[in-house]
Amino acid sequence: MQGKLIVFEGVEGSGKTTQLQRSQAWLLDSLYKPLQAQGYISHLVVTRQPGGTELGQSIRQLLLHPTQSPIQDRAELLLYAADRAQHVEELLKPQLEQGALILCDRYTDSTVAYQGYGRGLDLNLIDQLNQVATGGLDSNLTLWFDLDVEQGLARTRLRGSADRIEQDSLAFHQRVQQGFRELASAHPNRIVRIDASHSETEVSEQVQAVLQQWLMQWYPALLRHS
Ligand code: T5A
Repeated sequence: MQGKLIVFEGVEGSGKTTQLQRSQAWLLDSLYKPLQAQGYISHLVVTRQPGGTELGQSIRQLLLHPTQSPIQDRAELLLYAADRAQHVEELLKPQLEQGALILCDRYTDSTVAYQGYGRGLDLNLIDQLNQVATGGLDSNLTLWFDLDVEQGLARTRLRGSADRIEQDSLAFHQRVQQGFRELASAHPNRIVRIDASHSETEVSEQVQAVLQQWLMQWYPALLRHS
């Protein structure tokens, strides 16, 4: 049994973490039992980058804590790559081999969008580094939560404190958004756009429709059992 990796991506405050949690609850209530009973998946895993492992938690702290000493762009890139390499080897690959359905908050596209488009680092170098860090493990499906940058930042401000990257300039976040836009048009076979400008419930409905469609495509016999 080989599992599937579903990734949630988007700019700050796009609502992907909220939707990942809602998707987990929805799957557990609906398709999880038939998926498991029919032997398609072994279990459900929820994780994130950075910070999906113990080492990753320490790297996440270094990356996101609003620090006095600036982190150089290439150092930032390598820290995200180190978190990813650990996460893939320690958690993602073994869990997929066991047949897990994995919901992951951010993955390689975030590095392309933030460190590539946002910081202006070389996109070929980032592709190579992503390849090294993942050992070639791509997502099976990526949901891109498309939301106007200012709307997303306004949502995060309502929460109070802002982390190191959230504190960056509006122009930086707009370049990140452009990165996600270009990734989505370059990889239509893997990335599905979700209009994240609606209410939580309306966005969940879009997400559930996409998940249902992709799960049925991966496991056609599921239709008869759901
Ligand atoms: N990063 C990450 C890189 O630079 N390179 C990389 O390679 C990787 C992997 C991660 C940071 O690291 C950067 C990107 C990030 O800056 P994080 O804490 O994981 O840090 O930050 P985010 O992933 O951006 O998480 P956020 O919590 O800030 O944003 P989300 O997940 O998009 O949004 P969410 O769901 O937490 O919602 C934000 C707020 O909006 C409300 C929620 O209640 C919450 O208060 N909300 C809505 N409000 C109105 N309408 C809706 N539909 C709403 N949905 C949610």
